[in-house]
Amino acid sequence: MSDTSTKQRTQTKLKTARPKLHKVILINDDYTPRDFVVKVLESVFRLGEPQAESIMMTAHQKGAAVIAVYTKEIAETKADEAIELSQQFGFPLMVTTEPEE
Ligand code: NFA
Repeated sequence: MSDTSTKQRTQTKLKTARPKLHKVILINDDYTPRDFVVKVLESVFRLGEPQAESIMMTAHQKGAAVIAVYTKEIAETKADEAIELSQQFGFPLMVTTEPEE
């Protein structure tokens, strides 16, 4: 009798390496002009104007807003670029990052 019906066939599940994503968060302040915030969101985060306006207004009204999520390295680089650009224009705009749950 053949034993093929009882032979054990083990499947190893291949797991995809998923890097943890980090949120980039826009923080409201009283000094950075709204139009400048929109320009930063458009140029650093490649957002379209409607989306940039929407995120800027959310931060303006609620105190903070998630701009986007990226891998840690890219999130931190983009946050730095946004802060750097704002400082060049003398504005105190703050952008932070935090790991996603
Ligand atoms: N609160 C700022 C203003 O009224 C606009 C702003 C929005 C700044 C979002 C920072 C972040 N000029």
